Amino acid sequence: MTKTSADYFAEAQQVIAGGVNSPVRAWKAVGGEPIFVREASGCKIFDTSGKQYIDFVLSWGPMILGHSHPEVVAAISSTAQKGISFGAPTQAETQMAKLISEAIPSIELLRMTNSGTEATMTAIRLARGYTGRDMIAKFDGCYHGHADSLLVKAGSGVATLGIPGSSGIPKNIAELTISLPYNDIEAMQTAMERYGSQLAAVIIEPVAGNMGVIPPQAGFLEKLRELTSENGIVLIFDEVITGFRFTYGGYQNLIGIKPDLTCLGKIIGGGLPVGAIGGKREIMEKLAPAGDVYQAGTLAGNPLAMNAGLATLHILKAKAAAFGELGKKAEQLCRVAEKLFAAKGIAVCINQFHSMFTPFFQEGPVYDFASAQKSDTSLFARFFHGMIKHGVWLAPSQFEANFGSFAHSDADISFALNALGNTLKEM
Ligand code: HOZ
Repeated sequence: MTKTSADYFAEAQQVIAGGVNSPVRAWKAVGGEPIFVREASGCKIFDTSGKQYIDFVLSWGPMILGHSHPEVVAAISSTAQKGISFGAPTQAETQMAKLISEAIPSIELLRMTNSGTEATMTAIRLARGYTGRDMIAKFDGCYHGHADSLLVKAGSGVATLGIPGSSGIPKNIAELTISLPYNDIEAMQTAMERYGSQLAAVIIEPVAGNMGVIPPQAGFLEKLRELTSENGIVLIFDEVITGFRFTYGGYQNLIGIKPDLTCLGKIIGGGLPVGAIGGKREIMEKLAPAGDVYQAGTLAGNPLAMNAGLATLHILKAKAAAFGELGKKAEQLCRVAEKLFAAKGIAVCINQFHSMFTPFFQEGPVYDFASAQKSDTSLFARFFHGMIKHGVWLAPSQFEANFGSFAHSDADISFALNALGNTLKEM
């Protein structure tokens, strides 16, 4: 008898904690068994039965060129023929650092890591080492990976599962992190008056993607830059999602704000595990071996990730003028979707920023974590399952972002809207 995803999931649960290697994949927030993937190409993803879906998750962001882009695949396979990892320097690492610092001018020195979590964790340690201060600030609903100091009022899987933080994190570590409401200038000012001289760093997703998509309101990031500079605080932009997503560079390029440190991941690895931290020379020079803040990684900067990333960045550089179109396609999808929801009488507030979007099941506006949490998550779950049934793969949580790619054609967008029409008929 042919096995179903439910069979594969049952088998996985026997040997993998919770059956998955990252919590949101388990579909806990939407119910049912997660679909097991067989393969993917372009913007199409196929389950183990061969059913095709238009993919708007794209491995949670990295696959901006679509799955299995031939040039990225060729870069990976030709690199693998010459050796997979050496634990010694290669030219590809220098090429990567040059390319990134040319694209993002605030990055004067770079260090590659294996994941976004490693990058943010290192950024916090570096800020503490540089300033000699212990406290840090983040924003409610922002998710910066799963390092101890950063899992306070976090988004992504933590928000999806409705857990306030995580057990296993010593209280005195969590107490060193304060979390502020996103987009609230007043709260930020008050916090600075109170804690400004004790804060090593403020870390932020400049466009939030892990509580669903929430863009910064006018003046919010500008004020944050001003207050952190005044107080000698290291400002960290977590651009793991937003780096190379809206333009050839970071979101910071679009708004002209220079953070002190930037964390990257996802797109710069072309789909292979990767992360990077970069920023002001003076701060980055504190990293060992030049400085006394320790960070290391057996596979950091490995040739496969570097060459997949280099291939991706070269393609994006050549396509830089097409980023606008990518955003417009997502905009078109979201505006038509809004009309379909309205015609059905379902209150939905779609937050879309360039090629990232989240339909929040509520009237809106959604501008911070508290407002995001007013969404009707059970209605979201029905919508999600309807879309899956009709061949559209979306993030299995109200509190995540969906992504467009250069591989999505107008026909794929029409297919998705048609699927939405059919889903709404059944809701
Ligand atoms: N933390 C990722 C979403 N923001 C999920 C990664 C995964 O489950 O693959």
